[in-house]
Amino acid sequence: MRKVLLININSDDTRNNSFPLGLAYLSAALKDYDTEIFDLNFHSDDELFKKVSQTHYDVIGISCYTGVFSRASQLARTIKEIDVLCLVVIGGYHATAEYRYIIENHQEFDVAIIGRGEEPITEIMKKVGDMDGLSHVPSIAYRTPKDKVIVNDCVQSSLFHNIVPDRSMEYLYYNEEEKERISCIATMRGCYHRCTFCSISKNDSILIYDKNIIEKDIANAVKNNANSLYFVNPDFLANQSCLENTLNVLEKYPEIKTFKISTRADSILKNFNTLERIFKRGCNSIEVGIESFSDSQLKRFNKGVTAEKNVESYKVIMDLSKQFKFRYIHEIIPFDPWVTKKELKDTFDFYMNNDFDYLEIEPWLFTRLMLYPKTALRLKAEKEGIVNLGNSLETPEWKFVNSNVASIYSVLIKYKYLLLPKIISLRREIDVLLVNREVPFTKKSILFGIQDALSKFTIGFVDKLLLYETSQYEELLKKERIIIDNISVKIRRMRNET
Ligand code: B12
Repeated sequence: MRKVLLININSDDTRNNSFPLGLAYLSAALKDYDTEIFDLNFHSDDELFKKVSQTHYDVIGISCYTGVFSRASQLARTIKEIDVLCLVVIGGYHATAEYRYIIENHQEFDVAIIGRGEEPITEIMKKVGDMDGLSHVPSIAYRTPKDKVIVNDCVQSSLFHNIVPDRSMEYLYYNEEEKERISCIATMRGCYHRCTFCSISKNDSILIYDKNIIEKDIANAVKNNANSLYFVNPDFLANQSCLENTLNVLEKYPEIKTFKISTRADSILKNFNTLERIFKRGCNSIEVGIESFSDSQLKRFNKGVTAEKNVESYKVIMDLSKQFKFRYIHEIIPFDPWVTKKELKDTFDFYMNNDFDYLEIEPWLFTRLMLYPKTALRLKAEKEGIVNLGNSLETPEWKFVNSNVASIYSVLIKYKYLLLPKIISLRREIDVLLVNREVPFTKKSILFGIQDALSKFTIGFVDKLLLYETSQYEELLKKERIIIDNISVKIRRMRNET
């Protein structure tokens, strides 16, 4: 039986569930072959190389995001050194964008998959040993024995619309210490929108899974002991009938206690009437791609929503948070190469003027746009010569067009490394004192005040940066440092007194 090994590259991402759902779909599609998933989250590179030395695999597939491309390339090179006869295939978001470059410049990869891999990989398995046969495989780029680069048409047939992912290994990804055993699931693939920064390719056409398939998949997750679901759909609320089907299925499976979703402001407003049902059913985390509260920046991002709609969606969610308990994650991208001081002010003013969980938003305040390959903003930046491509294909360094913004960002980063760690440790110390019974109530009320001030400290600092002149930034940073040092002394004193 032909053998195929699918490799998942380890991630240093802090989110604990990294079940490779894409590879699980491939594994299900490859049921007629001897298929194995090798996850470098659990094994070392040496274990991988030992395995490849001991066994000949007809095909070795590597799944790769942009940020791990050099690692994928190194792995592929060693694999090729060990077993020159095995066909090395690369798939995933990076290959989907850069298939031509990869095949033209990286001899260690024989084939790159464009978009979904179920059909191409099964067709490749049928053609093992017959390079000419690859000319009939849809959605791939490859090199002929005479070093010619061929890119086949992208065709997404419905052949694999009825398969459910192979979840047999998913239990390995449950975090023993957590109450939630989270299963990654997709009820829909592709995205209706064309945001200029997003990596989800237009080659990934929309696929709405049938209700029976959703049910089969959730039943499998439950069989594997999952009690929580993480819907990886780019927008859980994007398609009404898919949403309705998913909720109907979820209602049949009380074993699933909680679930996490991602969505957009306009979808929240369109699905106003369904939201209560979603939270009632157990949605305990909603991630909203807000990106900005500036109309001009939203336009540059081609978000298809206005700042006003973003604010409206915030109000809807805040209202629901009075009734239900869930995490509300606002994803924002304040810093892109073209952002102006006015645009930043529009976004940060929102947080200054509205009640918000400031600790939730804090990490996002530093976000600098990643220019993923083939995205419209990456192409714009390349055209304007503001990126440093170097010799790497990964997300490049870029320069701010506006020099005032460049100064704001630079002092903000100094703040992040000089002051923020101190603030975070003070917050921890305060938390400890607040639960200490020996600390008298009078002191605790002072501590609550400091806790509140510290939670807003970063957004307050950003707000000041936008008011001050560039020449005053270093002075401002110094003043903030003195404030934090004083708080630190106060807290130390309180700790010593108890
Ligand atoms: C779930 C998820 C995660 C999980 C990862 C789970 C996992 N191991 O797959 C976690 C939370 C760990 C994660 C982390 C990160 N993620 Co993430 N993540 C997603 C998300 C939400 C869904 C991915 C998914 O499951 N899709 C559904 C499955 C079924 O499809 P698929 O993975 O694409 O696989 C299909 C094809 O790509 C192809 N394929 C894939 N691999 C292979 C391999 C072979 C051999 C073949 C033949 C085919 C093939 O066939 C598969 C089946 O059709 C997407 C956004 C989105 N909604 O799509 C972002 C996304 C993939 N993540 C992204 C990024 C940037 C990251 C991070 C760097 C952190 C960050 N800034 O968000 C880290 C890095 C992870 C790493 N490995 O180093 C970007 C990738 C952009 C890019 N060009 O690289 C995306 C697109 C988000 C975005 N819009 O920017 N992520």
